[in-house]
Amino acid sequence: MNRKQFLQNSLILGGASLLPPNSAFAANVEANGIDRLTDENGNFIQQPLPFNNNFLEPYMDEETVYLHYTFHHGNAVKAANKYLQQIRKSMDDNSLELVDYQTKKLSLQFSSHILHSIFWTNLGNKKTEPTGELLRRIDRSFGSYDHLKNLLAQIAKSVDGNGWGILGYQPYADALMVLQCENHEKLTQWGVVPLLVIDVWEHAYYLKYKNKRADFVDALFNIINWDNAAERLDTALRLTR
Ligand code: MN3
Repeated sequence: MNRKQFLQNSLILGGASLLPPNSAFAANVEANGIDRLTDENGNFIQQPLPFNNNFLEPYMDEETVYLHYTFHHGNAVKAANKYLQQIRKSMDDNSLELVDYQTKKLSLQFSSHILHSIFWTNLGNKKTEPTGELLRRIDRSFGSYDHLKNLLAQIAKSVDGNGWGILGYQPYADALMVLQCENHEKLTQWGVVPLLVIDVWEHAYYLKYKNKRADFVDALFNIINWDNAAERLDTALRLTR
């Protein structure tokens, strides 16, 4: 057993006492060491939403949550499985002409699955603020919570086309970083563990906010679940040190 496996096993054993037992994220950590996005055969699975479709009202409307989770996230899971199967078949058939395309598509669709899965757990129905170790590291990396908020909001609002604003832990620098992601997989840094992700694809806001992406991003700060981001930082520190 290497150090990482040991830490993962320790985390699983200790998970129940470390994290609120009713959190979907905590349940995933206990089951799999981190968010459980695959079944025992390695195929991708979509976890249930951790709340009802109307839970994020009025900042995120019920219909948007339903369509977003069911079709945009759901179809990404189906597509990721499709390209995974195609790559397996290409290898079985020793016919590698299409693996270039299939690998790029798998990266896009699985990244969508990862980010959407994190996104749902990052949201709640009340305003929270970062505390504890997360706040300490925010202060260290960005100067203050207000500075981080302004940076993250600006980065998310200014994505060219569809993408995400992301707060992540970068283990190679032992620091928090804000990333601007295009589509679901571009402009990342190797190793970054996402803690808080903001979906600025038009499907995330267009029904309610129309073309006003900036209003949507500002509104999201009323329902960000910073406790979940803090749990994710705790997990990232345990798994990467
Ligand atoms: Mn989306």
